[in-house]
Amino acid sequence: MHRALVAVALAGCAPHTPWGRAVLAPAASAERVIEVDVTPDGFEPKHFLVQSGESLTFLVTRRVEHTCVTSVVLSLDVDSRIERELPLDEPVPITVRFEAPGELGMSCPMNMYGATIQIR
Ligand SMILES: [Cu+2]
Repeated sequence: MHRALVAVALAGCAPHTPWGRAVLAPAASAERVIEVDVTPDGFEPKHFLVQSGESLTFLVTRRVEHTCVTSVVLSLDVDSRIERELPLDEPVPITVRFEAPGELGMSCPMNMYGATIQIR
């Protein structure tokens, strides 16, 4: 619990160590879709609250031409992550199932812009 509070306090700024666990899942298994835009301010929204055990699809759309967020990196656990290219104005679906509470994140490849995924 203490660790969760610290992670939330740091969200949106310094790179943090991901914890918890997600796995890639079939698109058809998604129970909901969360739309994520890449704007001049980075990811919108910057915070997601999800439940351990649920499957969902992040539909990520890059809305700005000039940005370093030309691909999205999604952490799946402490030492694995996936990366997907983000063509301009083209929604990119990423379906995952959350398997353990914690806090994962999405970011640009250089970890300058990020968003946090809190798994309860
Ligand atoms: Cu960047």
